[in-house]
Order: sequence, then C-alpha cells, then structure tokens
Amino acid sequence: MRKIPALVMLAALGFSTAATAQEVTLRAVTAFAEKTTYSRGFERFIEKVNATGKGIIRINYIGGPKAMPPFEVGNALKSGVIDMANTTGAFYTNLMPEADAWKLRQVPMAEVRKNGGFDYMAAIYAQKMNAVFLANFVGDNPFHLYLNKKIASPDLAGLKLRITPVYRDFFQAMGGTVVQTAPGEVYTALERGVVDGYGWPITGVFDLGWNEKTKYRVDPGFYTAEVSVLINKTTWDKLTPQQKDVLQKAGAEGEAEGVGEFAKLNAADAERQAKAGIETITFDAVGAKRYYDQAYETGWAGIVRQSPEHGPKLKGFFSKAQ
Ligand code: 173
Repeated sequence: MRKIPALVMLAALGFSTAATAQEVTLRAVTAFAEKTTYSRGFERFIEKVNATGKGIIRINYIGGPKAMPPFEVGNALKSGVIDMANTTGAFYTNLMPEADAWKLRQVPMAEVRKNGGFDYMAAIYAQKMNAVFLANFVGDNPFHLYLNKKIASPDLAGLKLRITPVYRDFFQAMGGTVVQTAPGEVYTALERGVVDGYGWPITGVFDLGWNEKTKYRVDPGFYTAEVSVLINKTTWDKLTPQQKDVLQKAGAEGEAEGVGEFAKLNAADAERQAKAGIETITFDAVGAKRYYDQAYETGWAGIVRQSPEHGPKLKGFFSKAQ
C-alpha cells in the first residue's frame, strides 16, 4: 500500500470535519436577574449570536439566579457545568481575586485591550478560571453607597451595610459593619431593617424595587461596574474559527455599545432616583475628595493583599496616568 502523505491526510481530515461540522450549543447562565440592567447586554448578545450564527453556533439561555445562585456561577463555568456566563468579578473572587480589580479600571476598556492589561488578565483567567474573557458589556458605571440613615461625613460607624467584595475594604475602612448578600436578598434585608444601606451602581436600583426602601444615595460615585461574558476555555478551544468569529464579533459589538449605553443610563437613573424621592448626600470638596481617594486606596490595597503577584501589575494597566 502506498503511503498517503501526511499533509494530504491532514487536509482531508480538516475538510471532512468542516464539511460535517454540527451546530454547537452552549449552555449559558447570567448572575443577574433576567431582563434587568446587568443581564440586558448579555441577552442582546445571545439574540445576535443565535441570529448570525444560525446553523453554526447556538446559545441555550438557561437563565439567571432562579437557575443558579450568583456566587456559584464562577465554579460552574470553571468546571464546565455551563459553557458561558454573564457575571462580574466580585462574584467569583473565591477562584480569582484579581477579577475584582476590573472595578478599579480608570482607562477605557478599548485602551486596556491595547496596553497589555487585557492580555495580562486573560492569562490569569486561563490559569485560575479555565475561562476566556470575551467582552465587558458595561461602560463607565460608578458604584454608590445607598443609605436609609443620614450621615454628615464619610463615617459609617454603627451602620450595617450590604456588600459584595466590590465594597468590602472601602466600607470597612470607613467604620461600617458589612454583610455580604446576593442582589436577590437586598430588598428583604432593607425591608426587615437587617441593613441600613447597600452598595450598588448608579443604575438598576429600580429593577428589583429597592427604590421603595431607599432614602439616600451618597455622592460621588466611585469605581466602575464590570459585567462580562466568560466562556469555559475547554469549550472555547473546541470551537471552529468560524464559531469563535461569531462570538467575537457579537462580543466586540456589545462591548462598544455598552460605552454609550451606560453614559445615557447613568444620567437617566440618577434623574429617576431624584424623582422617586431618593435624596443625595454630598460632602464638602475636601470630604468628597477624601472619600473618593479612600475608595481607590482601599480598593487597590485589597487587591494587592489578595494577589501580591498580580495586583501591582494590574494597578499599572488600569490606573489613570498620574
Ligand atoms: O453589588 C453587587 O452585587 C455587585 O458587586 C455588582 C457588580 C456589578 C454590577 C452590579 C452589581
């Protein structure tokens, strides 16, 4: 028998795989309630992928926190129980504390993709999460402290506050007592008076009715929310270039859209809060600067404490030029 040259053999195999490639289906979960602010970008992304990827790739949207607790989505993604997740770094710090550093990003996402920061993070995602970070759907979108008791200065002594890892170091540094909960437990915690306030971005307070149980918002905002699509890396590595392309295109479009979208949403939600009777608490110029600076100082200190190896590098990539 004549030997078939290896190259011909490979080409034939490659051809037959491409010719018979099946539509792949990916299982997806969101860590935020379905059809609310931080799931909407993901839901648009799914629609786009399912339209442009017809016959090539399909996303099976399993749903949100009713299907899976938000703080377990990271584990499920890493292990391959799900293929795709819409979530935020603060929800999987147990696996990758560095992911919470996205909140400290002060330069546009597009710049992080160019300055080496994205590649640096991608390597950590591969190593610690077995994941590919596809796209961030949230533009600049500051966090705030919401309260039901008035404060005159950045002093949270005697106050109990609902947190995630986003706010922990900052609120504790101001003397607050903190309790971590998933977003789905905030309403009840406020209603029962279990907490005197909570951390949350400028947008989304109305999604779960928290406006009914919120008296004050403290200004200025600090940090920026990050909510992104992650893909299990084992799944990703098995996709064809064509399948990857569908995901990457829809991801890049969503990331670009998020920038303008959140600029509008931030302004609209601030106005809606004022109309709903949520009063703003502000400090004098010195107090406001101290508050804002303390947010970043305590935030970075927390990241560096948890990741002495990567924290200082990430600070270089994510911070505004001094
Ligand atoms: O407060 C939170 O639950 C939180 O950490 C978060 C992160 C990104 C967007 C919205 C909320």
